[in-house]
Amino acid sequence: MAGWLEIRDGGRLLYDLAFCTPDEANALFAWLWSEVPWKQETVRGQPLPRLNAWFADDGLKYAYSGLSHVGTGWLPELEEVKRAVEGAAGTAFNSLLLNFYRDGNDSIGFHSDAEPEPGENPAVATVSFGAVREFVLKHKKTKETLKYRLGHGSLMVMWGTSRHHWLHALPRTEEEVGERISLTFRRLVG
Ligand SMILES: O=C(O)CCC(=O)C(=O)O
Ligand SMILES: [Mn+2]
Repeated sequence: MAGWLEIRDGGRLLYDLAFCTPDEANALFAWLWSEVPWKQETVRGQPLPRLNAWFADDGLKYAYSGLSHVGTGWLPELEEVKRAVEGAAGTAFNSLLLNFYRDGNDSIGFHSDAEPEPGENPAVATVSFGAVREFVLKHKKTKETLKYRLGHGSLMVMWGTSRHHWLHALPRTEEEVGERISLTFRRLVG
């Protein structure tokens, strides 16, 4: 079920549809839904079309989406997911951005996660729960697009070159879709 995908310009993705068992995914979705302090952030005067929450190593000072944060450590449940994701991705993470898409109107536009990161090719790893949504990659020069359906309990890891040459988005959809939560683990410069 887990597979490496090579994309243009040395980009590399790991796509695992069955990263969590259905029981694990159901339990995590319910826990995330009720225990995470979800908040709708405003960036440059505009409310973002999704809810967010952040976690990071205690004391880590970092900026994300133009917002400054200081990490206050990990909840044990999130630390457990982090360890499993680190095992699959073969790399360590120090921060986590969580997204809550309430329905098909919630989205994230094309961007490349260009926050300051150490090294050349750090990974961003996304674990998805709830409704299946389409994740789109678009090559910055050729405009080639790749689409992946990110399902309940799936993992998608994008290495740095994928993010250097490609943009990614989770577009709005007219389809009737339920709630989706994504966990995006990162390694940021503090
Ligand atoms: O929800 C997703 O799968 C993608 C989210 C994303 O790209 C981000 O938070 O930077
Ligand atoms: Mn992103």
